[in-house]
Amino acid sequence: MKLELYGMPFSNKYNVVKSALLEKNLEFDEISATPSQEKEFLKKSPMGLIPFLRVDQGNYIYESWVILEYLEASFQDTPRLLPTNPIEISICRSISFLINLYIELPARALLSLAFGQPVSDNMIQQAAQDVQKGMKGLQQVIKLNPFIAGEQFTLADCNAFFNLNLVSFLLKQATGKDPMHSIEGLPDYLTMIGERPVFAQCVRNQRQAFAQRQNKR
Ligand SMILES: N[C@@H](CCC(=O)N[C@@H](CS)C(=O)NCC(=O)O)C(=O)O
Repeated sequence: MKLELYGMPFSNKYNVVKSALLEKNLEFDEISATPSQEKEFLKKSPMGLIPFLRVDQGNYIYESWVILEYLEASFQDTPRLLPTNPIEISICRSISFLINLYIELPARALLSLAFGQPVSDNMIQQAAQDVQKGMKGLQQVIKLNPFIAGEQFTLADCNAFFNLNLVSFLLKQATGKDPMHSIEGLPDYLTMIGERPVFAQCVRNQRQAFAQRQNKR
């Protein structure tokens, strides 16, 4: 059965998974799904979030990083997107968890800015402070050599690109400052990844989907 990716093409987490599917040359269908607390939806994605992946009859995988590792473990004859050495794998995971938990998650408090809704000054201050702390942590572990976890392009790059781009957008909107500039070489790294054909395609689709959503409102 063909893989099915559920979610919304303007979501950063959806694009993390979509970019990995495309980089691995896997065939998949994109199925439009919006987050929901409906009983049937929660059977597929228990927190009611997107993205999730249907892998065969009745089996759904959720949580973007878990989906990435599932793809890597399941499709061994496609381009490898994780190193083989356990220490190097743990570096990919650690960088990704750090970005997801300590940079993207606090910035997410400002998400309504993306849809033209205001947020309070307190929320902006808190998010900016938390993101700054996360960026300081990231600086300790980031490689940019030239990829985020070292010499090899990995799942950690799929994860970093879309999550950091969202953070950059939200913090620039909120404060006028881009936290990506706090790490030397990080803006250039994001530009380099964005020039990969798969990422350029995902960003194009993401922008189209976002514009469509804005037109509907
Ligand atoms: N930890 C989850 C987060 C997924 C997530 O936050 N998805 C957003 C879209 S980007 C969502 O479904 N939001 C709906 C909501 O918060 O109710 C993952 O990495 O997959």
